[in-house]
Amino acid sequence: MSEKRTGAQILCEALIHNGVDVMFGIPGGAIMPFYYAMWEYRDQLRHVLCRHEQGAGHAAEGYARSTGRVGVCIGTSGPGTTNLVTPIADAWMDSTPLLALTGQVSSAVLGKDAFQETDITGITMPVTKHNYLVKNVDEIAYVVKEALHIAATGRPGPVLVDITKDALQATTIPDYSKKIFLPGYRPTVQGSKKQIRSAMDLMLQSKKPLMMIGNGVIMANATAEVRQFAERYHLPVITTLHGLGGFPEDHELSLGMPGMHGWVHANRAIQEADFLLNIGGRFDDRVTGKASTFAPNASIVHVDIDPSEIGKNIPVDVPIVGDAKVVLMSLLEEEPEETAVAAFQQIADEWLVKIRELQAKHQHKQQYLNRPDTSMMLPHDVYAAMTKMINERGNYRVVTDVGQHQMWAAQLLDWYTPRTHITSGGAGTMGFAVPAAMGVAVAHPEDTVWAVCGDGGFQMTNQEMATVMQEGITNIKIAIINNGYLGMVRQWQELFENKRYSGTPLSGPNFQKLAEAYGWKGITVESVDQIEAAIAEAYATNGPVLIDFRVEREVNVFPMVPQNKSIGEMITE
Ligand SMILES: Cc1ncc(C[n+]2csc(CCOP(=O)(O)OP(=O)(O)O)c2C)c(N)n1
Repeated sequence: MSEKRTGAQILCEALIHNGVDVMFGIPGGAIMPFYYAMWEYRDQLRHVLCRHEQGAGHAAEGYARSTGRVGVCIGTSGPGTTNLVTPIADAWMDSTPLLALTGQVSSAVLGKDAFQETDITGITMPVTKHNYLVKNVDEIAYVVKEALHIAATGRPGPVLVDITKDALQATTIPDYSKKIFLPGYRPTVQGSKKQIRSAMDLMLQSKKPLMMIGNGVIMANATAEVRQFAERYHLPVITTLHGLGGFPEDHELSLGMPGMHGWVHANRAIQEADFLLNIGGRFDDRVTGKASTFAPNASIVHVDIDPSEIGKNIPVDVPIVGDAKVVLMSLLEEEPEETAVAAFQQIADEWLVKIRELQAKHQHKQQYLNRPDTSMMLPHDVYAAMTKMINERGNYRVVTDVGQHQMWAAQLLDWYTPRTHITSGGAGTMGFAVPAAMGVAVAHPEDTVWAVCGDGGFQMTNQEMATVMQEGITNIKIAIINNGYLGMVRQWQELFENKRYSGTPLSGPNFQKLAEAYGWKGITVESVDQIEAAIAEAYATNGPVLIDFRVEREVNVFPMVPQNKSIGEMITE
């Protein structure tokens, strides 16, 4: 490349060189040179104009989580960047590879409280894997390359690149070939052989072994290896909220979700286990309950690519730092004596029988999905129809918002394949689902993408329905589990605060009419007998559809572990 280019052109070309083909954003003063240049590259670099930068950030997250590629979002300086802080923090908590490109005021006025100046690198320092303030046009080509590399490698996460307006306008001859040089950043991928052997020894001595998988397994595309390893040793498998889809739920070894709204049998199994192999999960407090009481009898092996996660919440017997897929491959290479393996398999089988006996005595999915009394429409009835109908149609991805509906979706829908369940787990960001589903729909036009929302969270970012329309995105359907409350908070008020419903009753607009105002098809469902027809209509419509399921108002998510209690102490009704 021998011709001079503006910083903005270089930004476009660097993104294209490094494989970016879609970005979600909103323009404004400081970032205008980038938008000016973008026009030239519009055939290679699609820009989705969002209605709020938070929506742009979550859309980029949805794109990233469903593809494994870095999602890119854009905001202008000042409020444009601060609106991106929530999705950046969300991506930080959920290890989502995200690149936030922000415009900054010109370098000559930096620090002078210029119009729309905000110190966004300062603000996002604690919630980014790395961030840059670029003031020199010569740095742009390399910084973009490095930023994308950091976002995607090791433990993925958000990276912010803030570029001053004068750097975007200045010209230089770009060099896209510069090699990444980061001597201080070399994530450990290979697990220590010695530790892997110790983990195997511990496992083979155990009588009540469990494997638990989390987000790291999905991120590392390690689901085939998880299955191979579980089947080789007959290990029962627990899938955390972010691990859903990492192991097929209809597999005989699958125990489902643990934790605050996990299944009784999964939690009790953890409390009884004498060996727990956690791969790519970070022992979040929603999984462990009161940490000091978690898995009291188990030797724990923790595999994580981020060494700072190991021993952070739960003491660990064998730490293994490494990539989930690579470590599982090493575990699979271990060849214990076949007689020892056979004896271990038999012990594991007996343990699984015990867990299944326990499961039969407690609430479980099938019991919820086959309710005999359908005079009132419970959320469970909606999920029962959804799970049946989306399985029949196939090719689905579900993005959930935050609250009761999120936990019911995790419990009651079927998760067989990775990257089909996408939710805001770590930050619990209401308003995540609609824009994130839009990002998923852009990345996967062949799939039907369901956004499952509460009536509260839906109203935080529903303006992106206009973006969906403008962009001609047709493969998105929204299901609102409308209970007229900030339901999850109301549930806590009911159970622990004497039903003092302070700040939780919620009156929304007429969602069907709102959908119609955006040009979507809107459907209202008020009784169980209307559910299937509505979902069928959503599928039959070649375009975006919103269904307002007006469910019973005061229904609780069970089972439940009260905060700060042991996961052995579940409330089951
Ligand atoms: C941005 C944000 N604000 C507040 C909360 C706290 N919060 C967690 S769940 C919840 C209620 C959600 O209500 P709704 O969206 O109607 O879903 P439901 O629980 O009824 O399914 C609230 C307010 C949050 N998680 N995120």
